[in-house]
Order: sequence, then structure tokens, then C-alpha cells
Amino acid sequence: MLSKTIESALNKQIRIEAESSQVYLAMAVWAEVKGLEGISNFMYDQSDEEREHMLKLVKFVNERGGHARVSELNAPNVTFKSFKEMFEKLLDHEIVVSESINELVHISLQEKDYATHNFLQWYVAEQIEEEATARTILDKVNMIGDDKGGLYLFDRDIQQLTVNSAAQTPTA
Ligand code: OFO
Repeated sequence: MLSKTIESALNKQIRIEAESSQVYLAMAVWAEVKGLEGISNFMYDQSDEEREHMLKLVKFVNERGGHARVSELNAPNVTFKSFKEMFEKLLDHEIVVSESINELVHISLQEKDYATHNFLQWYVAEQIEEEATARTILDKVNMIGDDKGGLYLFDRDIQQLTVNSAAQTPTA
């Protein structure tokens, strides 16, 4: 059975994951409108993944005798000055999410809730991977700068990145 403290902390994370899904959905839409299909598909996939993260938490809270809360969400940014700015925001966002997961892990230890602590390790690992991906992308975007040809190739390459991360999902 979840303590009220843990239940409310997990519900806060449910909201953050749902907002993450919206953040990436907005990025997917913006990239699609700009004609960059690879980047857009990558963001649509990220958005789906965040929804999965949210659902995993929802199921966990309900299974352990809590009540998962479906709450209102903050609206995401829907426009960006450049692709560079968009990917910077992506990394910033993942860092904020990692901090939130770390805080949740801390609360689970304080509450001596080892089942929740164990469950959260998947999120800890996931955040390491997502931050690393965001940093890799940002490095590439910084190399490209304003070069249109580079952006074209990057748009094609990022589809490969999507394929790789999708291929890892079943074994994760
Ligand atoms: Fe939910 O994994 Fe990133 O934010």
C-alpha cells in the first residue's frame, strides 16, 4: 500500500510525464510544419514514449492501492526560433525530468518504500539514456550551425536514431 506522501509524489510525476508527451508533440508538429519529416517522426516517437512512461506510473499507483490522478496540464511551447533552440529545450526539459525522478527516489527512501524505490530504477536508467541522446543530438546540431545541406542530412540521419532506439525497446 502506498503512503499518501508517495502517492502524491507519484501523481506529480504522472503529470510531468504527460506534460513531457505534450512538449514533444508540440516539437513534432513544429518540425512537420517546417518540412523536416525525420525530426518530426523522432519527436512523435518521443511523445509516444513519454505517454508510455506516464501509463506505467498510472498502473503502478493503482496496483498498489492508490488512485492515479489525471490532471490538467501546462501548455508547452509551440514555436521555436530555430531547430537549435528546440533541441536545447529538449535537453533542458530532460534535465528537469531527471531532477524530478531523483527527488522521487529520495522520497521513496525517506518513506522506506522499497517497492517504489525498485520500480523507479527503470526511470533512473531511462533518464540517463534520454539525456545522452539529447546531448548527442545537440552536439550534431551545433556542428551543423546554419548549413541547410547539413540540416537536410541530419533530418535523414535522425530517422536512423529513431530506428535504433525503437529497436532497443523490446529488450529494455
Ligand atoms: Fe519520461 O522520459 Fe524523458 O522525460
